[in-house]
Amino acid sequence: MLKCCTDSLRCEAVMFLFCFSTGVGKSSLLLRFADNTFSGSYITTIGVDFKIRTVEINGEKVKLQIWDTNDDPASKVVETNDAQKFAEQMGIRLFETSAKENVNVEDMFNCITELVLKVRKESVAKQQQQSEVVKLSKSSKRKKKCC
Ligand SMILES: Nc1nc2c(ncn2[C@@H]2O[C@H](COP(=O)(O)OP(=O)(O)OP(=O)(O)O)[C@@H](O)[C@H]2O)c(=O)[nH]1
Ligand SMILES: [Mg+2]
Repeated sequence: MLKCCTDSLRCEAVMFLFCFSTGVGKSSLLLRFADNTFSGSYITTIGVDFKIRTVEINGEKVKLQIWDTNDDPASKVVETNDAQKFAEQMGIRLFETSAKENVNVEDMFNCITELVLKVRKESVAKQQQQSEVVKLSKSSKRKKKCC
């Protein structure tokens, strides 16, 4: 999910909505990533919460707005094998993370951010191409009228 913002950081805000089973460690991942902290106590997330962190990806500053919730009724726990298969099918990397030990947390968020930026850039390039086609076809129509 994407959202543009226009503050002085010339940033783009990227929004991740967390919808996985309750108690699997979503908030802990977010706390580790945004505040570099971990708490062993469990307080379930009520409603939604979000945190902001700015990262630098390939020299580009990106402001991430990360949303955390637990209220997706369709969510379920996924076995590692299934997750691996899904990742292979989708051509994406699977990260096994630990908020407690701070394992793979940065890498996972950075990887998702890179993917989102890539998709966004491709989409912007496609839109530009399409508007060029429209401009060209309009100008060729005008020429015909003149002759
Ligand atoms: N050992 C260990 N415990 C963890 C880790 N991540 C989270 N926990 C613990 O797991 C419990 C649940 O973590 P939360 O981050 O609150 O889980 P959640 O998915 O946000 O839970 P809901 O908001 O109820 O959906 C807490 O007691 C955490 O301390 C981890 O990497 N290692
Ligand atoms: Mg939570």
